[in-house]
Amino acid sequence: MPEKEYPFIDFSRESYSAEEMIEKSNSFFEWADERRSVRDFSDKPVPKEVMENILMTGSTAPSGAHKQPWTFCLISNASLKSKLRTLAEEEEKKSYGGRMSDEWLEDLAPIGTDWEKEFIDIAPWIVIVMKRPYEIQEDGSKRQNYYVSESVGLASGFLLMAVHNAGLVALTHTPSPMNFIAKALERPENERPFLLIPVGYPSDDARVPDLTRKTTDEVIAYYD
Ligand code: IYR
Repeated sequence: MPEKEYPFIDFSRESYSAEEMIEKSNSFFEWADERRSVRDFSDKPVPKEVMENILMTGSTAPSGAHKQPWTFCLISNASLKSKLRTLAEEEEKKSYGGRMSDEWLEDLAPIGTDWEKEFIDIAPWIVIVMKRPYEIQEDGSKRQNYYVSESVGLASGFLLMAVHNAGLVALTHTPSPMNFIAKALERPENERPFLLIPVGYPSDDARVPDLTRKTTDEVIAYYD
């Protein structure tokens, strides 16, 4: 069944002056540049409503044919978190213990990650971002989604900025392979785990690597 056409509505907007744009874009960049991936979490609770707002911000991301091909599993249940930690660590032990290449391990060494994933137990919330390659329609038939990884990646980026906006921290964790997550959460067959994102406050003694980011010349190729 083809979708009905959307009615189109006006979207003209007042724009900012060049000076206002420069000021706004610069202060937004400086604020975004303060975001860091954090591995040391506090167990201090975060209201569920905050998490719902963060996830709904993720869900404002553009998506192929506006299919919004994502589900955010929002986990606070301690025994489920503990189960996910155990399963993630089982996979990570295998990854760090031989599945990852020497080059990969060498690239991670400065960041100091290892197979231990304590944060899954400690952070008050674990978000599992699921991607949905297709939908299962009422009659049981499949209907394709489009640009699924691009769309879900964008939604995850929006979500991370919403976490930062709330004064909280997150980590984009990618236990690999991740099939154990869909099983543990009893997700429907059209969902695949995409990212595991703990969200919460940083612990009082949280530390992050003192890294720098690439400069304009390193990330922008100009064609004036
Ligand atoms: N998935 C592993 C390994 C890992 C890989 C990359 I690339 C990182 O930037 C960080 C970690 C883990 O989460 O530890």
